[in-house]
Amino acid sequence: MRTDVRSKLLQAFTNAGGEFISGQEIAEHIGCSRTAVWKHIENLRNEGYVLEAVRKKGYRIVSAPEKVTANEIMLGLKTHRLGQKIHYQETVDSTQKIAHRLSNEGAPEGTIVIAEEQSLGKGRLTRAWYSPKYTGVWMSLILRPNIPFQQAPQLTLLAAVSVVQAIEEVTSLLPGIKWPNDILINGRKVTGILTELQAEADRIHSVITGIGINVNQQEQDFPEELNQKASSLFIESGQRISRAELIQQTLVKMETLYDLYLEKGFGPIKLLWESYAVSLGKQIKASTLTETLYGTALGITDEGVLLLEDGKGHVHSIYSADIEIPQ
Ligand code: BT5
Repeated sequence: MRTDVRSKLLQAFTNAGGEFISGQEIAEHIGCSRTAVWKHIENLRNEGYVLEAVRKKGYRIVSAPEKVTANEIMLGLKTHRLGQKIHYQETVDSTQKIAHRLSNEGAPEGTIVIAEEQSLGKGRLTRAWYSPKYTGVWMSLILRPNIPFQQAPQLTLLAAVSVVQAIEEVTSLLPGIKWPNDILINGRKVTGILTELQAEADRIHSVITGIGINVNQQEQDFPEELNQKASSLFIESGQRISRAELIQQTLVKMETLYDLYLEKGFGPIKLLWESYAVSLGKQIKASTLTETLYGTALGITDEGVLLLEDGKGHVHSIYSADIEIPQ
């Protein structure tokens, strides 16, 4: 919908103060035909507005979509560093891209970038991350740990544990983690995590951790190719979840684990990660860039590397791969 039409339409509803407003009045206000009004109303519905339509009375706005603006996240946020600086934009190409820029400009550790929708959400390698408006958490976090860059993948695992704990706190769901970065519920992916580095020589400038959580999507909101693979917290729990609360909880859990990590290293995080892992001890298929391996997932190393034992008893160290757990 053109933004001028959209804002005139919302203005008309604001003026009506929750009362009905006829199709004719709306048409005059935004300068379109009465039949076009219906199309514009449908567009608002697709954005998450709840609108009531009654014959002879017209339309009434019942509720606006819940947003995740800086104010909403700040209010009641119980962290000291993470999320204390928030960059919010309604629509972005990728929150990762913005976080990289802010990091270069010297943004403090804990800065987060949040959007309502991403037009070019990024997965690992060159994959896309589907990020529709108002339904998910699309967030990038800037961390500046003083660690060798080989250890950065540990932060992906740390982020995964934080999101699982936050989901457990906010819903009654019990998610599992599939190495390295997928959070699954009933075998379907509800969260993906992408860790990117800014480093020179062996010194880390910053770690940009991107977290995508499917929150309030319904089945029909996913494109065909994700239907069997993806799910949302709403689909799994039957309840609409406050995205702002979920973001706050994720930041709280992550700050606690990050402080623990900086103080005591990866050991305690590894134990927690293993307690949520769904693939350990199971037969898995690991597709790396160069080969496909089958075998038993033995566990992860202290660096966060996956160990796979093949049929001949050889143990392979897997640094990056897609894992399938055949049923
Ligand atoms: C990931 O990649 O799972 C990392 C996703 C990170 C997304 C966040 S959102 C905030 C921040 N800003 C960004 O631009 N990105 C980060 P990977 O393991 O490569 O998985 C990608 C694959 O997951 C795709 O090829 C699809 O098959 C599937 N997929 C895409 N969108 C999905 C969604 N919304 N829910 C579940 N699966 C999805």
